[in-house]
Amino acid sequence: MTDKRSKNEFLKEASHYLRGTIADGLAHVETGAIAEEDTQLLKFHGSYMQDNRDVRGERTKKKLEKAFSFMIRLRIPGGLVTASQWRQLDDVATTYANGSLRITTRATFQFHEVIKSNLKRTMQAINAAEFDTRAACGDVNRGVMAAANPHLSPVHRTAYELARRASDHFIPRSGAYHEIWLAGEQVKDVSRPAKEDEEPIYGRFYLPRKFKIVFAVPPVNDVDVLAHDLGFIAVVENGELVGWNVTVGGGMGMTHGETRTFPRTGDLMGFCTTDEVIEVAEAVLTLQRDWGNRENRARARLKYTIEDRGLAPFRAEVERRLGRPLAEARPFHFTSMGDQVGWRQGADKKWHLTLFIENGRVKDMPGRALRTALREIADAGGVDFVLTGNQNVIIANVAARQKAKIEAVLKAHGVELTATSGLRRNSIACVALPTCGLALAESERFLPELITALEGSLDKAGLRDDDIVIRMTGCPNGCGRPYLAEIGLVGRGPGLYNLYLGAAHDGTRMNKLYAQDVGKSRIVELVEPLLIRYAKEREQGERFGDFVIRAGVVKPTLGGNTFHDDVTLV
Ligand code: SRM
Ligand code: SF4
Repeated sequence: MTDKRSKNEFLKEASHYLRGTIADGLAHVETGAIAEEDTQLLKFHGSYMQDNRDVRGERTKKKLEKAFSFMIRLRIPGGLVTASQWRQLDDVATTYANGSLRITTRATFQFHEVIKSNLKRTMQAINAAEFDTRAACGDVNRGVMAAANPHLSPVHRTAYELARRASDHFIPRSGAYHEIWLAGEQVKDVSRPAKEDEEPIYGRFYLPRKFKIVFAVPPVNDVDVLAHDLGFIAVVENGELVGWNVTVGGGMGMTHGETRTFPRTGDLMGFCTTDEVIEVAEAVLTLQRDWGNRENRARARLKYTIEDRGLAPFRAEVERRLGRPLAEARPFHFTSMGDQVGWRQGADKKWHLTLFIENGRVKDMPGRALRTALREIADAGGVDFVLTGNQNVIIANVAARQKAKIEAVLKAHGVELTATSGLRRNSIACVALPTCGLALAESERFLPELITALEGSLDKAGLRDDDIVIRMTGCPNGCGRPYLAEIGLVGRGPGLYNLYLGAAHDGTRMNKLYAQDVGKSRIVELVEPLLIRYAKEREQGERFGDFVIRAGVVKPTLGGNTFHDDVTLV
């Protein structure tokens, strides 16, 4: 019988627990690349080989090798970074990367444009800052997000601690990372074959695909809990954290024109106590390890396992593995998914400043030296930084007497305390061009200018300060979770996007396709009249995403948690 497993399954099996020939490839100076097969393994170490797509054509014409470089993603569970770590990472950005730190939609940092000869040194510098990059990418449990900010309340602190524990618990045990990147720390010898017990949770094949865990604390759904493979929603009764609702089977990625792939919001599967969280997570993750599709990577996420097998059998098997039934889910209520930009006081009376960072890019621009400002704040010390899943940063743990100083530093560098509109404040764009190899259209480099155009429409409607969630991605993979945005834009080709409308403002309902292949001016033409109507006709407290459904602009989702039913196209 032929073995139908996908190519990556063979690769993982033959990799000697993620070693492959990465170490050899780093030593080859005649090319800026590493071997194709090693690029797949490199992901498990938190790095992607990329090339600068802006110069791809020109280099091909000149018969030059592509301008290869590496993206490095850190593992920062819960997004917490101390002031001294910020300083060290800021130095890494200058010394080895493209002079910017990029906050991702999963509340961590990425460095871009690290060249091969600097890869090892960069990994070591990251390690010196007491971070690593293990499992930031690859077919494993990825970075674990928690409701920002751990300093806000005891429940937020517990969410953060659980995120740390989950991240550490599911880290690959293979010694490959230390051997390849951390010179002099040979924690395992590379004699082959690799030891059978090297990965007690994952085994030799790791997971069929990536796996994502998040912890949410209502009423703010700032982690988009339903977009992830496994979610935990804090349940607080009479002021006490009593446990966590468990959601399974969320995911955003799809392929244009492939109806067997789709974004999906997670299902509520049950409830567990704080003590049970890791055990439940392990039962879900290992069940996906065993039941997930290993033949077709496009259908290998947990969401498809649950679609194909059904939630009830999935839950029954989780319960069998736990040796007891899961309790029933408890009521919960979200009100928003965005960050509350500006100052907030925590339960411990300390102050926390959520700073809007456009598309998560921490860099200096003419007239707005954001990176320098944050560096100065880090240099002064006495605060923490918390990265958020909305690509923002919280300057946390600020004593009342430090507030004015922080504001002065930001002002001196031209950094405003808020965004120019409610739409911009609630915006996310994925990286896309020039580094993302999968981008079909611009995203991070285009959304700011589109929002400026839409701000004209907001002014006509009198909605400049209203919170409306807009998200853009350069392709349908969904890295900016665009299908959960009240206005979602998904790249189709250069300058062209699919426009989606009608998601809930709290991240609990996906949007629907409204227009295909629209460019900047058409997007404004389509959205402006809707904003004007919304301003005139909305009911008390009604959100834009709900309004477009009530007004019949897009049809309501009739059932199920994928959005393939009933599309209204203009
Ligand atoms: Fe993503 C692939 C960037 C969050 C779904 N994602 C990629 C790659 C690595 C492109 C590639 O495979 O070659 C992108 C690198 C671009 C670059 O130049 O940096 C990339 N994804 C990102 C980030 C940096 C977007 C951002 O602007 O912040 C986010 C990093 C998160 C992190 O810190 O771990 C990022 N990606 C997401 C999310 C959102 C989330 O997890 O909350 C999703 C949708 C949720 C989900 O997983 O379903 C997401 N990325 C994907 C997919 C589609 C997966 C699928 O199941 O279909 C791909 C493509 C793939 O895996 O084949 C992808
Ligand atoms: Fe790249 Fe597409 Fe992800 Fe954007 S959504 S970063 S274009 S893979």
